[in-house]
Amino acid sequence: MTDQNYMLQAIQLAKQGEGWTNPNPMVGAVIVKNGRIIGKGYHKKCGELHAERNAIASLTESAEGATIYVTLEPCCHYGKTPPCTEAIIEQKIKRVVIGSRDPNPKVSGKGIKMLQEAGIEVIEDFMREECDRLNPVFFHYITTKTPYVVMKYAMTLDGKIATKTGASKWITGEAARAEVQHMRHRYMGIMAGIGTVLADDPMLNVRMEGWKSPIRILCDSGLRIPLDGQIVKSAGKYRTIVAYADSENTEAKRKRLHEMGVETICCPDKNNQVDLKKLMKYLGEEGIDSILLEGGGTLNDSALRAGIVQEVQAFIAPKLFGGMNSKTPVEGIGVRFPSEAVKLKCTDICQIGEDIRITCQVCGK
Ligand code: AOF
Ligand code: ZN
Repeated sequence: MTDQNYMLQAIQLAKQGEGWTNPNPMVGAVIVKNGRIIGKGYHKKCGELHAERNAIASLTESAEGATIYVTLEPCCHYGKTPPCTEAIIEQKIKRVVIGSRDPNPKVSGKGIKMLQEAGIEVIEDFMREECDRLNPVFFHYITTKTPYVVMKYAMTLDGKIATKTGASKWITGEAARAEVQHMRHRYMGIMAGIGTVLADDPMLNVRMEGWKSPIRILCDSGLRIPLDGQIVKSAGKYRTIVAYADSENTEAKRKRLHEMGVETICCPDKNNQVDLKKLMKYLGEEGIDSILLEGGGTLNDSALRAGIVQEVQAFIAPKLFGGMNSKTPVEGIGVRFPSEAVKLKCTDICQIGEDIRITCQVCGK
């Protein structure tokens, strides 16, 4: 087995924490001595032991002289748990192979320095790209304190998210829809606009055993959300935050919503629409590190204009709806010239069942 094999195993281990570690990163660790794995672990849940300490807890023999492969720089601070560097030094591990750097200002290179000062050999940036792919959410949130926003939509090959009558069930097949359920588990929040709520009366939860449902965030400037809709009726079960802009005519409605367990936050912009940048700041302060944005087209357009979107995931179904008035993923008034487009960088293309998913990072205007 090579260094690469061991790091790949650490990456696989890290992935087992998907959806449970937020707002902490996914991290995996493997301890190797004389060509044998003698311990492995991953970060299971925010607030619980880190990957390195879980790997140490699983040791089948002394780790003296061993190598630890860890997907993220070991921490050196007292957070919810004691520093992993201390445990590594205590165990007399002699070599640490690290994938990602930790941009957390409390760690950021200090973990590596501490290990080196203890006479440990440290290999940095090992399979860094592969390891970095585990934690785009953590890297964004720890440095900006605002959520990582993934705009997700399903459209036909001719770019429609509904037929001319507004019908949209279903565009993609079962496999793609199951993947979306997993995305709802993966990200802490889910955000939709009032248009989607009024049109579809959605639940925005996860219906899969063993996965968790996201915090529901609705953008509803005029607080039009129906009290007898699925979202409000289930607010006792799933945390629900409604962002609105009109504070003058909505007091009675707000009171009713609070009684039913819905939280509200007023963040108006100068046009009396929800100020999405301010909303992201608020949600970041609430500890929400990631949001799956499930549009519709008007909210998607506002989100892109506000510059709050980091990633786009387009599910494309091999079918055509046609119709010049059929809705598309991004509405609004659009740009004038191709040179004014929101620029994306494609990072993945895959087939899921009969559909295709394209993943892109937003590079900006
Ligand atoms: C994790 N899991 O396996 C590693 C982390 O509050 P704490 O004690 O959980 O510390 C969280 C920070 O520790 C986190 O922001 C990151 O910088 C560092 N490393 N965190 O949750 C792990 N190795
Ligand atoms: Zn740690």
